[in-house]
Amino acid sequence: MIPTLSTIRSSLTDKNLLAVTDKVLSGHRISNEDGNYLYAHGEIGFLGALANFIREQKHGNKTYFNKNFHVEPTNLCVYSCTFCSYSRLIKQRHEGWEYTHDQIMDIVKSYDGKDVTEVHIVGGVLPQYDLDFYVRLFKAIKSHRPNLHLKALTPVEYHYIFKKAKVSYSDGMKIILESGVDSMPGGGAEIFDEQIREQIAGGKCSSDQWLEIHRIWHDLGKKSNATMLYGHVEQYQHRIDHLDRLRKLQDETGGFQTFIPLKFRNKDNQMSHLAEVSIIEDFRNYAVSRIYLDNFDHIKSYWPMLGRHNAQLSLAFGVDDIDGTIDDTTKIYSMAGSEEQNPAMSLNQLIKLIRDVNRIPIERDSIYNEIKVYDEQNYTILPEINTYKALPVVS
Ligand code: V47
Ligand code: SF4
Repeated sequence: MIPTLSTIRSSLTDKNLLAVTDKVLSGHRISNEDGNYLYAHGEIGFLGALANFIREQKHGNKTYFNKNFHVEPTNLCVYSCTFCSYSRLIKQRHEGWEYTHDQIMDIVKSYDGKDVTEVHIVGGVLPQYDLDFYVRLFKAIKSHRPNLHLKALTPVEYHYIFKKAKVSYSDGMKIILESGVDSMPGGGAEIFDEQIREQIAGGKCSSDQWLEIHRIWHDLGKKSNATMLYGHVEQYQHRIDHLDRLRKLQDETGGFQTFIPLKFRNKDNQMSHLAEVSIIEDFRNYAVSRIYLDNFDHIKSYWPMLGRHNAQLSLAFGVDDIDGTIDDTTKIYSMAGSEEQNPAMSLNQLIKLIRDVNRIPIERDSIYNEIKVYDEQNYTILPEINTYKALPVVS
């Protein structure tokens, strides 16, 4: 039997961990000092119990996923982030791809009639992918398939295209809203500490600019996600600083839906000499993020980055969302050395993954409305072939 948090509390002797546990049990926010202490001294089972307590208070056993695909217009980029295995500098153009408007539309159209609810568009930064290009593209996608949720571009691209077009962030984001973008993904955040950011992602939008663009988007009434790239040269204090800046903005706007920690993968990039952190460190990071970010509804583990079985285990460390079916449409992580060389999961595989750890799979839309609940009443296991058989589903 898994011990309850109260049982764990009664065996604690560390007064700082006791104080944090009491805050969590009474629904109070932890401080930055608490967060740093948890990272440094929290034993992994204890962190899991704390994070799971919060996760189950917020969502019970529900575990969310959606049906999505990605479009990456190009992997050429004017920037040269040291962690990026994906970008090919313009001088290595022969190794990259640059999709035209029509090629991107062909990818979107290849999903016509397929059961997907979201397209996630993000890629490298290049001069020809400017504000006009994206506005035309977004309008074309929305006019072709109005109900497909368009989650597109990060402040890295927005900063670049607005500067080039000489429009303010505020005017630019209004143009983007009018072109049909529904939400903003969480990429480009990396690590907010200015010195580390300069070291690993020099030249692209600053931390303040990243936060400002999200703030403007939230003020327009729209939602976005936030990420943190961890496990490279940063220290725990930098992670807490990152979480602190996100928590403060969320207090003001409430516009973030999901926090997505992204583990640095070290294949074929300028930081390949760094070892990747262990899976225990990944779970520690999910747990501390869940405990610290009391004002974020969801914590997502992105299975193409972490590997599907580790993502499954992360559901015991505060995670309640494992992204979507993805359909082998992203190259960012396979090129960086993830176990998932062709990231695609069928609906059945996703459901089985979640059900096998006794959670309830919930298909959601992009703003977390529940579309289908795959619980015992709606889905049964056929043990002889170890797969699932769908029963008629109630919404
Ligand atoms: O900003 C790039 C990261 C991000 C590597 O909002 C790397 O739902 C690890 O933000 N090792 C882009 N990480 C992807 C992203 C994302 C993914 C899934 C869902 C959502 C969402 C957002 O990928 C970049 C960067 O932080 N990244 N290279 C690497 N070698
Ligand atoms: Fe370009 Fe993004 Fe890669 Fe940085 S992480 S080099 S901005 S594609």
